[in-house]
Amino acid sequence: MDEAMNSPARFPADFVWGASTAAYQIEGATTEDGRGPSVWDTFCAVPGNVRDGDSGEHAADHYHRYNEDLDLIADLGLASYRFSIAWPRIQPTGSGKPNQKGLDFYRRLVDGLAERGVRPMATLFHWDLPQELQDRGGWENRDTAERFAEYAEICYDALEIRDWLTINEPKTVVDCGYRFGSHAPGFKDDARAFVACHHLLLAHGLASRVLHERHPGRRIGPALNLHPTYPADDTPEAREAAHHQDGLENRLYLDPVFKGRYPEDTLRWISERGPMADHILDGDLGVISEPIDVLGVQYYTPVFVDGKGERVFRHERAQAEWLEIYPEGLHDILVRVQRDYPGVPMIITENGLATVDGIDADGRVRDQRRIAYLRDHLSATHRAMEAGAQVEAYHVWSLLDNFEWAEGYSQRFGIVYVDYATQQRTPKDSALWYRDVAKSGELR
Ligand code: GBH
Repeated sequence: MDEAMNSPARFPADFVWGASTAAYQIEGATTEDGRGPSVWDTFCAVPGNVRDGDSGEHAADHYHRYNEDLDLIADLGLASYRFSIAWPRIQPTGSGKPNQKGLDFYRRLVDGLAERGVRPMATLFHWDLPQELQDRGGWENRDTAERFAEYAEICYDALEIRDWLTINEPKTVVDCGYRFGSHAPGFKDDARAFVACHHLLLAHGLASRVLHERHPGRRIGPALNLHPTYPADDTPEAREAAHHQDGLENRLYLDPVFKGRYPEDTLRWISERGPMADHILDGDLGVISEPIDVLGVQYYTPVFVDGKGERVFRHERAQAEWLEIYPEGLHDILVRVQRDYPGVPMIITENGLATVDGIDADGRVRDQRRIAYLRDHLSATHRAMEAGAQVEAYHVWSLLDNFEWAEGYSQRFGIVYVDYATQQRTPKDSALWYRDVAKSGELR
């Protein structure tokens, strides 16, 4: 028998175990302490945009309960906590002088993490663009990228944080926000989408440059949702379609950041649909390819496409229908990034599963399916590391059940259950399982 099959997967002693959240999904308190409105407040107010008319107005009330949540993180023995900073708390209209109360909240959070020996990882933008910037064109307006760099500088100078992430999933903003209309700002327009794409990447580059200039020694990178893309069958048509899809899913974001150029085939396809290329000014790709220090990798699902370029599902799906469960995809994408975009350590900044959870009479939440998902994906991560992928850390999405964007509160990704009526937190069985993994560094 193969030794490796029997012995438990043991992670390196310095491997970092963590959990992730995002401001609009957990904080609530959307009108408190001077926070300005964001595009998601606006989007949620339109009937039909979000399931059951839900919004982030109260969410998991983390803005008021952050101390309790910090204790949860510590009780689970996690070494890293990834959260996002709400731009409209720091600059209510997206520019100008900072709102002290907004900064104070994140200072208290970062201090609370330090007291508990947990290291912070802050995302600067997890989709809550100040509404006033949207009114001036949002990500279609190049100026938004400049405003973002200014906002980033305020955060860098105010908060004692070593590791930063610029933009969370630019691809989701482009696709869901501008192409499919399922996220704020809710447009369905390919021409505008890819202009926004360029400015999101520019914002990433400008903000990375500012950090390097002002705070050498700190680290920064983007958080990219990567989708390993496979042909659904062994025909040349399917292989070709998969390559094209890989451009839209992965290379469109990885190539400019790592190589300072857009993938030619993808840019050609985009240029047939709109004016993105006109917005790429001299020097932009130099900014976008500002060397990064870490790459945030977010993985949920692979994409299989047939010869017509249609997505097909080959494996079991989760409650979230877009999520095809395929742990091998995480192995494949980590190995591929290491091979094609070497030299930057990877941090898994999100991976997780929505399940239909409830509290049993004995007070437990038996989320066996989530445990299986996490175990299989951690095992895939471990195998990728054995194959040479440089992965420093893993963050489960998510610490808490939260506002799952267009799905409202109907999908629960947390390892901690939130009863929204009482805001009571209950660690699910997966949280207790994850605590043991984090403690032992071993998958059994
Ligand atoms: C991540 O997005 C986000 O960073 C996080 O905030 C989120 O809670 C988590 O994953 C779980 O979803 O509009 O039909 O394509 C993952 C990418 C984008 C996948 C939106 C689901 C909605 C289906 N997600 N998409 S559709």
